[in-house]
Amino acid sequence: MEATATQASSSELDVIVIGAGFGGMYALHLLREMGLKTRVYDAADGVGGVWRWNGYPGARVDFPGGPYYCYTFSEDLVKGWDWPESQPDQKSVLAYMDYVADQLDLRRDIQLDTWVTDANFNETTQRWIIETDQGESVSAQFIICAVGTLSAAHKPDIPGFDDFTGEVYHTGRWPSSGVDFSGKRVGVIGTGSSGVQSIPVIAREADQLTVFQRTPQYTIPARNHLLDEEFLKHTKENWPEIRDQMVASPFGAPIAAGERSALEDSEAERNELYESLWQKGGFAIAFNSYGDILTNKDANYTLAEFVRSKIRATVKDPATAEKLLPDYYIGTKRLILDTGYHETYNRDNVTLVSLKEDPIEKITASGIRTASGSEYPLDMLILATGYDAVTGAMQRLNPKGRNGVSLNEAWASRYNTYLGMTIPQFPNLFMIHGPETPSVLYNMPLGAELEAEWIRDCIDHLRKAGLGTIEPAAGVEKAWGDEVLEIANETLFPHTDSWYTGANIPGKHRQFAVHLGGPLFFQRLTEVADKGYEGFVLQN
Ligand code: NA7
Repeated sequence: MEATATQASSSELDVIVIGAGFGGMYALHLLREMGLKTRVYDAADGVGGVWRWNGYPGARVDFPGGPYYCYTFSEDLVKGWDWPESQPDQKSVLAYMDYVADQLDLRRDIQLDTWVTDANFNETTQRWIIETDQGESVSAQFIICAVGTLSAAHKPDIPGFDDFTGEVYHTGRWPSSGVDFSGKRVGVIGTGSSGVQSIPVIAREADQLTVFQRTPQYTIPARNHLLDEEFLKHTKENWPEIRDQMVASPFGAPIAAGERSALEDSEAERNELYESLWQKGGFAIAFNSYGDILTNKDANYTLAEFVRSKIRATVKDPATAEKLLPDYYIGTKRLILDTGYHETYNRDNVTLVSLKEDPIEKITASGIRTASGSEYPLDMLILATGYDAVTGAMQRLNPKGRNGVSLNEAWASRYNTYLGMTIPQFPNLFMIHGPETPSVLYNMPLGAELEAEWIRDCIDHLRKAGLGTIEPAAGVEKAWGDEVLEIANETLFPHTDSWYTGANIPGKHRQFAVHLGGPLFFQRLTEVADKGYEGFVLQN
């Protein structure tokens, strides 16, 4: 990587940021505005964080998308960019990130193609030292880990992987050059968002597609569409008010949350509402229909049953439809937006294998063999098997804090954090979208922005007060963990095995590590700062 004249010299960094996604890029912008020498490191060959790696066919924003899945802090950035579609695809998101990097002149302090292999806190110098795969050793007073919640790809431990002679891809590590499915017998393992988005596209191109499904999923039509000029103009002209609505809403979207109970309406009234929101597409059917879909089992059942009826009506073969019917509380695994997913099972070249009925026994040289002895010959195997979510990327980095304690030691029994952004025994280390923040159940670019601003203010506070370090006081992590769980326990989320609860990774702690408070979380951040960083130890 070529150094430019203005690039911060590595020997005198104030802040190291790991990750050039939404959080890392904004942190760089804010800290440079403060005059801090900051450098971002990222293993990818471009900016965009997890989006760089998720180029699988059909990859799209599944949150209320353009123009809300973006940086919100700058009207200039908002006005200078036209989102083409309601659910932007991966290329559009990367183009947007490139646009932001150029507009904010970020690239001169972003070092790409660089994997941070280690991070150690030096007690004597009170500085963090990172090592990179480029042979560098770099120190800074602060380290910000913006390493992504869905970036540590999960490759399941299925016997025989190494025997397979065909091509193998993971949706979370998709080759930027693309993959040619034509004439191939393709197998997809996994039917989360990545599987559901890619399966219809692969089915159209491949000779044959076999889907290996462990848990059937609820999917809602994305109804992606081009955004018209009038709408974009209105958005740009009213951005401050729209941003206020986003910040006030539970999920960071400018859409009012439903307030009434689903049980107040008759079945006919409910289904009429569900049908209208189904036709509109998107997450509104779950979050804006009624206020108790995610908290009341009976309310939840009404929507779950509505979506199951849609699957039955869409899939022509009743036996296949039956295998595709989910039975967990809708919304408690990541709700999925789809484009023609269930319709895909009506194609002659698509086969569904329910692993609940017939689990995979092993991967062979030529395909997959299931417990019943069935053989599925494959030329290509696609792992849409998800991530060691929320905590995996931090644990892979495994920084070492005070007394050389490693993160994996500190998190041996639970993911201890304070505010989801700091870790006991790890002074001057901040996370963006760490465990126990709203992260994956909030508008992630907006959440990253608000967290980065809190970090900026915290560092500013320390510097103005002439202080050197900040770290959580003993025991605060317990109270914080209880606060997170108390909110979660008011919902149905903890009742379902999902990557929110750590259930998708064998051996992972069963801890619901998402703060479901939305705006309440950000209020708590402000309160802590206003009380002089209550719960933290600040030292010279
Ligand atoms: P997900 O949502 O974790 O989906 C992974 C899928 O892979 C899911 O269907 C899993 O079944 C399945 N899986 C995982 N391990 C196995 C094994 N060993 N055997 C069979 N099937 C398995 O990841 P995605 O990438 O789809 O989505 C992640 C997020 O990224 C998404 O929400 C978007 O925000 C972007 P399971 O349900 O665990 O039974």
